[in-house]
Amino acid sequence: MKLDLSTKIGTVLFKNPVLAASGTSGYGAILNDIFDVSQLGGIITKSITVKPRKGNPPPRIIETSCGMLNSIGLENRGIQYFLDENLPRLKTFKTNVIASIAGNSDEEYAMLAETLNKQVDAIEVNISCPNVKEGGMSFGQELHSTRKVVETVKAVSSIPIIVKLTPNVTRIEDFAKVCEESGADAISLVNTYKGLSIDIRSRRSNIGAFTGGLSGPAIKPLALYAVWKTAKTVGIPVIGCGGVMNYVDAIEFFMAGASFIEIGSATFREPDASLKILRGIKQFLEDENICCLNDIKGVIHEC
Ligand code: RRO
Repeated sequence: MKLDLSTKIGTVLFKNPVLAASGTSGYGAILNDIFDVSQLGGIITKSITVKPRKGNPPPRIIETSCGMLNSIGLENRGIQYFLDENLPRLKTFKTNVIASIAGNSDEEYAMLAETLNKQVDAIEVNISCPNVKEGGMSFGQELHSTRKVVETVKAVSSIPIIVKLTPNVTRIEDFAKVCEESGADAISLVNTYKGLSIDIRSRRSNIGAFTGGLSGPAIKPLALYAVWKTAKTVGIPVIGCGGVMNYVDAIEFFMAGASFIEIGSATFREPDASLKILRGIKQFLEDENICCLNDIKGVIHEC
């Protein structure tokens, strides 16, 4: 029996459902110094903005119980640097390149999407960064601004549009539905949960920008629940993200209804975590005599 892990977003084919999450390995190319990234289904870049951004003051990362808080503040060198210096190398890999974009306005999202159209395989619209004062998560916490930004990006794009959602809302599935209605080709969730960590001696936050976004195993059950709710609400592919540390976590996300998974925080512990997880998924499916992901996708007994 031949194992087929391939799956699609819109018309774009992915050889397998394992993606390197945005922001956890620079623009993605650095991973190739550790393993052959062409084995992954895709790599998602750090979110790119119109202008370069210096990011937030340190400390930017702090370990928490079973997870980590980050407040990078969207540090990146801007779209022009990405096109000139990063994209040429990314294009040499035999995997799909997904550019993550973040803006302060609909116009900025449109400019980024238009510039990247046909240069990459897909775009992930980040409307869920918890660590910037303007733009970021504020777009993804209101249904009307979510609808507007997705419609705006869709109007200038001919490649698949993935929208990355924030879990810092009451009903994430409503946001997913609005994205689907506005033309999104897939939804990725969840970005990080807004959190705080305090140094009790100095009575200050352990994070330079005061608050941060929580990721890692600490959020996995929350992310899994959000994916399950969302996958029951929309017909477009759902990309599960949040504390996937091993193949068991990955299979849980598929059973909750995800078509893909993104590997983020695990990469900090083991830079080749995504490859190990991919191998684990393959082994599990072979052991269970399952030949394709659809046979386990959304297949859980709900009593
Ligand atoms: O850069 C960040 O601080 C950041 C981003 Br853009 C994001 O989408 N999610 C996150 O936890 N941190």
